[in-house]
Amino acid sequence: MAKYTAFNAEHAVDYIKELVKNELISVFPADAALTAYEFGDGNLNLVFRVADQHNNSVILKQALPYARCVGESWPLSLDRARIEAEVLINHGKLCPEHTVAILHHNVELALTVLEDLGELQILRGAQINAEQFPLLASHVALYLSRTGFYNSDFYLSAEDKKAKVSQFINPELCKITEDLFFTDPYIEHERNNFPTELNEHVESIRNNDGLKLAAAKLKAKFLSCPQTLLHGDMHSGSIFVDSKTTKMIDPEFGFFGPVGFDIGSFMGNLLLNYCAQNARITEQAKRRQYQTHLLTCLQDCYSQFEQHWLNLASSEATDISFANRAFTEDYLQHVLRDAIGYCGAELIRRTIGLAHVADIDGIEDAQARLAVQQQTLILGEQLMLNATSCNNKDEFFSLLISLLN
Ligand code: SR1
Ligand code: MG
Repeated sequence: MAKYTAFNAEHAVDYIKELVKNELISVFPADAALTAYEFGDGNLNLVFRVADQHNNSVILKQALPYARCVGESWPLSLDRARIEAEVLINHGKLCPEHTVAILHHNVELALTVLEDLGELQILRGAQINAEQFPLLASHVALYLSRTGFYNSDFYLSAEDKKAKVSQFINPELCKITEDLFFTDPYIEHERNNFPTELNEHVESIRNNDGLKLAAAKLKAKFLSCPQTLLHGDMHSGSIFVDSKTTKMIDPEFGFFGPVGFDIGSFMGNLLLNYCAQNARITEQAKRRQYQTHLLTCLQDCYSQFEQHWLNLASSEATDISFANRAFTEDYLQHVLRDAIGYCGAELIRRTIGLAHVADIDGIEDAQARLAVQQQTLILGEQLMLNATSCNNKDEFFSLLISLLN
């Protein structure tokens, strides 16, 4: 059993060589001359690309025993690497088209070898450049509905569901979300990060009892509503894309939680980019066209997600109580309201909390950036405050359009 050590590029090459020698991965020929470099720019892990002289390559991802973006003062369990690998296996069986393939996992070393998606782009970078992906909405809808439905009580027996809930207990990473999404932005906390020009707005958020109540209810549901196996971190940096392909990566925050959380996070990231484009695309017609594309993507994704779930419930539900249209519609109404609330919370925490998005932070003009930050805060507040009044997706889309105009 290998003792944990944090890898450098040489370790990564040696490790993959051993896998090749023992025929545990088939990407490389026996005579592969391997090289590696580390390029992780995420918040938590080491990420190496290991390649040979023929351009074959894999990704080796290793968890560090602390949060990389903060340092050793924020220790984190290595078990997140196991969780990530097991979510990838679970989701990969249910939706292989849109889940990065896992080639190997080592529990002791907290490392995973993954297919290299280097020919694709990370969605966040592409959307910062206003690139459009016509299949993104339908791919995300398919991924979230299939992985969501087949891990829910609609499909799993109560016994299997409980076993899976226990397999994916992920307290440390959940705690990060509980704190960063639902707690920090509503209190004074050293982790928060915003310019002094936002002081007044932040103060109004901290004094808004209705908003704090909405945040508390969303947090309570996140803590105690194990509806399905979530990806857990569905932001635009967790999605690889090109014009034909969409692949989800990085589900280390996976756990059994409320169905609305993943789709709400995804929609929140589309809206963060939407607002950022007010400062990024100067030509009005071009900006409007791109923002319309983003809004259509959000609407299509939610509509298709809902339709897939309705179809799956009518054809695949295993529990007689749930194979019922009225129940499914009621369930999905609650999912929608949760998703709107989580979407709003994502907008707020990415603006004033610890972890920001490059869509906004990369805006060079400080005044323009501030205007975007004000907009994301107002949008987030209004979505959180009005989430439970939306009875169906059309009411949600009307609300959204009224808030964006
Ligand atoms: C300390 S981790 C900060 C953020 O990065 C992850 O991707 C999650 O979104 C988390 O909230
Ligand atoms: Mg990540």
